[in-house]
Amino acid sequence: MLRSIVDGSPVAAGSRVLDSRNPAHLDDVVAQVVLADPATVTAAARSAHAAQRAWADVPAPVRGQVIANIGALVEANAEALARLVTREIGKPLAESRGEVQEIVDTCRFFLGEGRRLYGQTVPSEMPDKQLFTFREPVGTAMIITAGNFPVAVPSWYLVPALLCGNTVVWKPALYAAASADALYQLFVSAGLPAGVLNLVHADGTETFNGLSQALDEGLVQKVGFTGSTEVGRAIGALCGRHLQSPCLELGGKNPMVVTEDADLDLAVEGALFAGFGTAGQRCTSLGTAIVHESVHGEFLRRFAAATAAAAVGDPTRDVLYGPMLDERFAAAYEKYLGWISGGHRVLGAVGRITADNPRAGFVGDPAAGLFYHPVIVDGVRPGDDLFDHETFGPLVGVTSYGTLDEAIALANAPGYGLSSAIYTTDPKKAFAFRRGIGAGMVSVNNSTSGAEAHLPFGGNGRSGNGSRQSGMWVLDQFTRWQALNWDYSGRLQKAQIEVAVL
Ligand code: UN1
Repeated sequence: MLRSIVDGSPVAAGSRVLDSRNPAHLDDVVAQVVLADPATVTAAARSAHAAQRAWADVPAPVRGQVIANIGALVEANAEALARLVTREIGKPLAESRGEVQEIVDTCRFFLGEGRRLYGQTVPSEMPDKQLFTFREPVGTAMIITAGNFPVAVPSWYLVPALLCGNTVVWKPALYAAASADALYQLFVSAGLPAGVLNLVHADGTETFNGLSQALDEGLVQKVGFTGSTEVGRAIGALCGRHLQSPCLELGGKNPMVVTEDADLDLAVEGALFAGFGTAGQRCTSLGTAIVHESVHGEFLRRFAAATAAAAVGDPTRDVLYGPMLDERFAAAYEKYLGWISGGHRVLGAVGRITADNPRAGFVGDPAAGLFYHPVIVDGVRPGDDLFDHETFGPLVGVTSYGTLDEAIALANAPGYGLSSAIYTTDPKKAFAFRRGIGAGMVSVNNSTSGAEAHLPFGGNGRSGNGSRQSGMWVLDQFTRWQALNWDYSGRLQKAQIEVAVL
């Protein structure tokens, strides 16, 4: 039975119990989770808040050593953790291994930051006076994460937050509770004092209410959230009332432009991976392929053929993708499938893979889990729900364009701005696309998904509030600049009033 852990101890309270099931084998219960009430969420924030000063007083290089220990422990337990992720959320094993490696990479990046966390020395406009800047931890962070990347994406928040001297309450997705618990145990065994990292298993409403109370009590100074645009808006509004700017990593409708001169086979490979990898359940998954009208027919033909040939099924085997993350995601995706209308041309079968709606060459037993056909929908246009909104499932829309300006306008039209890609052999088109696209991330001749762990990750518009994770950029989320103004002249020098003139 998994419980929330506050101040180093499991919390007994909580009456509701939820099963976390293997979505590829629904009769396999991976864990049972005791759900926390809002008071537990607030208590976790109180514990983190109480532990913060002492953690911030630990020298940053020593905190860096703890991060090094976390990386080493994760690496030593990598295969078990990857297998648990695959069992709990149905991600193919190769992807789960990559995800675990991403935690190790993140630790490797930030362990050195413990010896940097640089401030600046800045000249003063007055003599015998020196100015400095320091990075100070923000305080206590509440981190709320999704389960599609149940260990890598949380580590993008937890590792820099802890390294910078913050304490944390982590609220992982309930359907990935066992993976979260395993990661939590590795973090604390690496040498985190009690209260520095607290784990809360709670549902959305209870978390929101507990967080709201914690904000009222001044216990939380930063919220990090990865999830839907809708919930992100609510969290943004709540934080805004407390004059806080959260780190929001929300949905995407990530476009991929294929120009007339593109390497079509490369573009098809990119579309297959970005559209259907993780069953389309990445925030960076491909939404719409926007293809030049002169190659639209050929692209579609090759994409449909590659999709028909792709292996789908048991995520412990060598497949392109496995099941939906859980029942709730499957139900939401079925609703999105209802957006397919008469004006669209559908390539391939649609919906759940069953005995009545089979897929040739399916790997494993389709009846055991939440498996869906990969769908290509041609002819999507702005104004169609399918074009305008994220579908978070194995569905790729396709449309065509005439001029590059039209392609860029189509790519920006849904108003998201997370990831994007262009396939072209013409550098001028690539640079024009980069400048015109509103996305935080752009790939040239590579997939919309699969960001590397040390580049700024994040989006604009409906994809987020411009905050960035990863690499050195995330330091601005978990530290605040403090300016020091040190006058050793022995008299009161007045800035702006006593200006030295030559
Ligand atoms: C997400 O789906 O929330 O770029 C993050 C990628 C991954 C991260 C996705 N490294 O596809």
